[in-house]
Amino acid sequence: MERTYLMVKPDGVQRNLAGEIISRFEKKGFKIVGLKMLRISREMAEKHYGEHAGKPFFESLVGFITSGPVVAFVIEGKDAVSAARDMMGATNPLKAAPGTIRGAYGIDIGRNIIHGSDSLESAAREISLFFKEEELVEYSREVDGWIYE
Ligand code: DAT
Ligand code: MG
Repeated sequence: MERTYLMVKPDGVQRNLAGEIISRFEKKGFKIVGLKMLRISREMAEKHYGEHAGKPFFESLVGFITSGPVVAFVIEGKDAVSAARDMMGATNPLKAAPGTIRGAYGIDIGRNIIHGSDSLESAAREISLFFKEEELVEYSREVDGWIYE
């Protein structure tokens, strides 16, 4: 089982989409093992998006992600990293398939509603950047027998 880091960005929170987005991952069958609302500091944003430092959109990306509260959560399940990326859709919402989160709710690339880790390595790094060990919860679910064969 994998864990991945997901985050409803400030536009998703402002547009009252946080519940809808979390709900998609719940309904899919993934287990939520961490969940909180926070306001990202500039330092955290620069760390989180470190791979994009120096790119032309970096400053506006950091400005945007720190512009309002986000809802951060961690899901656990089979192939969680790539499955969550597929559920999010392409980075540019106009190019994202209609059934995906970005495809369903977004238009501009700089307002694409959700973040999700792009690899197991980024997932581990991002989870530890945003969550303390004691904020992640381990529990079993009866329903897992109806989700996994
Ligand atoms: P993703 O969020 O799909 O992992 P990414 O890691 O390449 O995409 O970029 C991080 C965020 O930066 C992305 O969600 C939106 C913004 N972004 C990426 N490419 C951009 C571009 N060409 N112009 C403006 N914003 C961009
Ligand atoms: Mg990325």
